[in-house]
Amino acid sequence: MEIHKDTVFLVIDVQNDFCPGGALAVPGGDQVIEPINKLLPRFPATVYTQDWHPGVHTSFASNHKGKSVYDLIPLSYGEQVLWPDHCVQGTKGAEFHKDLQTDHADLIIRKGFRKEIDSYSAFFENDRKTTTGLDGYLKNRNMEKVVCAGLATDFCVYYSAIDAMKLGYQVTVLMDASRAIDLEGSLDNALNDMRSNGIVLSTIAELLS
Ligand code: VGL
Ligand code: ZN
Repeated sequence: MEIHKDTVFLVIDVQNDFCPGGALAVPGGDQVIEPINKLLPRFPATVYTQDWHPGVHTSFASNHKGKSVYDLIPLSYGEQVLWPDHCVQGTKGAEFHKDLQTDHADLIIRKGFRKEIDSYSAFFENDRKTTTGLDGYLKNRNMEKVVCAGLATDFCVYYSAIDAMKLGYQVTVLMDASRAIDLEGSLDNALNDMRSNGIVLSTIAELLS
């Protein structure tokens, strides 16, 4: 696969809380950093996302009496997994990992900042209606292809890839520059759904070949 001038690299949630030692650590989460740093200079456009919650966020188990982490609760927009407190605005956990190269970032999209709505996707919040503005930005820059990498393969990378595809982009997910949470089969579900939607699950080597 070639990287054309209409290809954006979407780097998802490479933040301290999703790396080992963090509040919602993804196994091997920090292993995505080196490959992402290596790839960044090859792309004509780079966009990063940052999960960015207020402490009172509705996706935190701690804000629901009698509920535990990973419980499911019904919300107006559907089922919501309850997470440990993570990526709280302005905290160390919400910062990008110190080894991630961000100096040349074109745009950083923050998501999940509304108290009542969680946001996995870089494009839409979990109500599937509220936008982050990213689609407008990319269309304005004439981007047609999106290459995704980061954390977590089965949540924010997955939702971002599916939305990008639905919005008309050609989408590739770099599996070896992403890592999964894998909560009760969520990785298999995500991979099957991405494949059946025409998203290309690829590798760094394939991208560079
Ligand atoms: C994520 C769960 C909660 C992610 C964010 O980045 O995949 N997962 N918030
Ligand atoms: Zn979150």
